[in-house]
Amino acid sequence: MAQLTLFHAAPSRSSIVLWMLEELRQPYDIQLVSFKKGENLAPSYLAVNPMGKVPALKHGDVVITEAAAICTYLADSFPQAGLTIPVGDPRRGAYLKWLFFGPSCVEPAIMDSAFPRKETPPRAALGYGSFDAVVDVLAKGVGAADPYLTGKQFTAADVVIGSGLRWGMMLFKRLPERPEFTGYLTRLLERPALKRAIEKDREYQKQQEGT
Ligand SMILES: N[C@@H](CCC(=O)N[C@@H](CS)C(=O)NCC(=O)O)C(=O)O
Repeated sequence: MAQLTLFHAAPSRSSIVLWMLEELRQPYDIQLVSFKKGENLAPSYLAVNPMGKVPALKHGDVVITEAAAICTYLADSFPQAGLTIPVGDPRRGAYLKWLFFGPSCVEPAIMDSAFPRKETPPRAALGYGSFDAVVDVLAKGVGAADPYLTGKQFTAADVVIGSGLRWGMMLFKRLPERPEFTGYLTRLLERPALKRAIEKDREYQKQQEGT
């Protein structure tokens, strides 16, 4: 049994961590969680993640939830993979900003655009400000990526932001197809680890659906 186990539904937000694990090149096990069968709300899974959501990751006795937190944890726990930027390095500021910008700005902006509220809340009340502001900041960030968000080094921040973009623009079609987005995503899609993760997800989806 590997030290790392990912609780995964294919495809879903746990696919972010699947990609991260493929980049990490450490052995890991997968435990599929079927939403259709209600497995995410079964007591045995709620004991792992009381939110009833995937992803969750077990590393030995440690349980971590929240996709971006898991990616940060893995990058720090396996520094030999070169996916983190250590404390003290000035690039760490941008690294952390993008890791948090994914779940706190990109994702809620996309979801609010897909499921609009009855009344638009005041801009100041929304952590992400406005959909347009998020798109512009994201476009500026990935447009300047050379080739990655913090420079030459690919990091966990690229996994989180790249996943948000791939999901938001290509799969969910809520983000505009700006050239900055397509350029960055094209580079990411060339990464063997992402190709492997996408392929594995197809297989996991079949297993999950019993086909
Ligand atoms: N904030 C969580 C969100 C996780 C999440 O919403 N996962 C969805 C799959 S994409 C889920 O488990 N949905 C099942 C449900 O809520 O019943 C994260 O970023 O990890």
